[in-house]
Amino acid sequence: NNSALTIDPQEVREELLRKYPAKVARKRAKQIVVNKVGDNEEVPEILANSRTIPGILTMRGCAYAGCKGVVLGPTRDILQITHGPIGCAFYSWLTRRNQTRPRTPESANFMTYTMSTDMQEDNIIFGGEKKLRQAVQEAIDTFHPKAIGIFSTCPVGLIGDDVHAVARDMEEKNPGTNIFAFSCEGYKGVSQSAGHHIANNKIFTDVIGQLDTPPTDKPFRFSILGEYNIGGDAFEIERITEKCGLTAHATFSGNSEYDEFASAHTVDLNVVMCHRSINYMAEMMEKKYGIPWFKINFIGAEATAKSLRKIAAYFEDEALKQRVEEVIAEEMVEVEKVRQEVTTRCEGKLAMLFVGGSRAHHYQELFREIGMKTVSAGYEFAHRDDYEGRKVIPNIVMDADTRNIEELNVQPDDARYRPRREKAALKRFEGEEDLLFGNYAGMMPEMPDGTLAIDDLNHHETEILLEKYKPDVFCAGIKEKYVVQKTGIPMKQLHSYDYSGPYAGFRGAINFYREIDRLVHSKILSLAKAPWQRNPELAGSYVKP
Ligand code: CFM
Ligand code: HCA
Repeated sequence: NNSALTIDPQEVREELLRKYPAKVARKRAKQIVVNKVGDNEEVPEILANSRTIPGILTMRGCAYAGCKGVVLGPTRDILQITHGPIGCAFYSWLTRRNQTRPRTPESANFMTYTMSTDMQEDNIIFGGEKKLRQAVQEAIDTFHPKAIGIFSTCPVGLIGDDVHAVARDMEEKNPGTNIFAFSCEGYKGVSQSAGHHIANNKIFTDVIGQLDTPPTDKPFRFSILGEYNIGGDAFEIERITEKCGLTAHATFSGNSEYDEFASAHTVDLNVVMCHRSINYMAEMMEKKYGIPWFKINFIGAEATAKSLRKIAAYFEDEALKQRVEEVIAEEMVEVEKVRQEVTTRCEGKLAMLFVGGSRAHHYQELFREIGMKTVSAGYEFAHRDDYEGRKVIPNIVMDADTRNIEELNVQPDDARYRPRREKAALKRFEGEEDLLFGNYAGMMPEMPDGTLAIDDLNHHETEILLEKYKPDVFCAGIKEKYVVQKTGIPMKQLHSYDYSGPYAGFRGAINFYREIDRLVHSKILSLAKAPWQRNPELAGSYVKP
């Protein structure tokens, strides 16, 4: 498929914009960028985190999905009540394939339930607060949870139910249960991204810091932020970090429990996997509790090794560093064997990735490891820093969605956390910026010149990209899957992993190499014929407007 590499990306860009009315084309032009990386890693500016033009078939979801589904969804013992008509609760019920393993058979796990106030017309007209109170009381009487989260759907904001007042009242009536509500109506913001922000802020103010005793006194305690245990990724990461002698305290929020969040202020380090969904939390914990943080990436075997080394370097312990090297050496034997075998067949093949707010970047690493090239990639809802990198444009960190430190007036809690804060500050002072702040590169500085970065890709543009480049694999989500497959091109879901996985860590990399190898060599889709290809009269009866 190397003919695709001779395609002029500028021409494709023009083709993508051609059919739009002038105003729409002007806006999309800023969101479709031909990449070019400068000497200082600077890349062209891209418009991101901006409203989708009505009428366009976007890949995006809503703020409720980002808050309830994404950030809080994988937590098993915070009982979650969706306040709204039943659809939102039903469609967010285990569709995101995060897994969980309760510590003991007795541990609470509410993830298999979907709970909702099931609002009806009369609640919309007369208000739904009474029904919400009843639902919360019923949940407490039935399940006795440690915590309850209430999630607002669109109608709640429109009719003006005060979910926060309900949470406060019900908490007073039921001492011992931490009850908090999220104003995460679907229309808040332009995508899932606003929901992440809302979720992070509430967990920070109402949960973090509630429990001062950590469940263990093991060494090298750190939390992993932005890892949601899709397809068991967090299980694989836990396996590796444990093998290295590290103590992963909390994962926000894959395979997680309330108490781990409540005591997360007691760890020595936060590492951030998906920066987009949780940078808010990392920043606030650093400001209040002096916990330093840096980005890591467990997608890709090399990236996993690098991340482990970075964590070990932070703890400055020789035995730990040595153990990490041993683990990497041991795990890489099998990885290398499979990688080399798969590379012989996959080298030079082309991939496209359009996913969420971090995977379209992270998964390029796995493709690179087996010699595949990413010709075009983009996020659904990431911000400019996720594309362009923070190192180059530090000021854009503070875009409209990211002013939470000011919003919540987060202040340093110096009395108890001064030593940790001072240690972290000292590291920075000693020029270890790269350790603490490195790896802020966004997607574009790591993509070759001439590749296309496209924000908030839509259906129309997808069809053109497929036609022009004929990639060997197209990665996106469930809404895109069948559209892509109908063109005969293999499609890989990078949200749900097509119900497979894990893909993180060393064993995950092996799984991914093998699956991609099978997928790009499968002819089944290109052999399938649509009814109108067999019977042209069917095509003839469709008259193009
Ligand atoms: Fe982060 Fe995620 Fe993603 Fe995301 Fe998502 Fe997801 Fe995703 Mo789907 S938190 S930004 S809002 S890595 S649910 S686990 S797969 S779009 S790229
Ligand atoms: C969401 C969740 C989602 C959707 C996946 C998809 C996920 O954004 O609401 O479109 O296939 O990962 O489950 O991103």
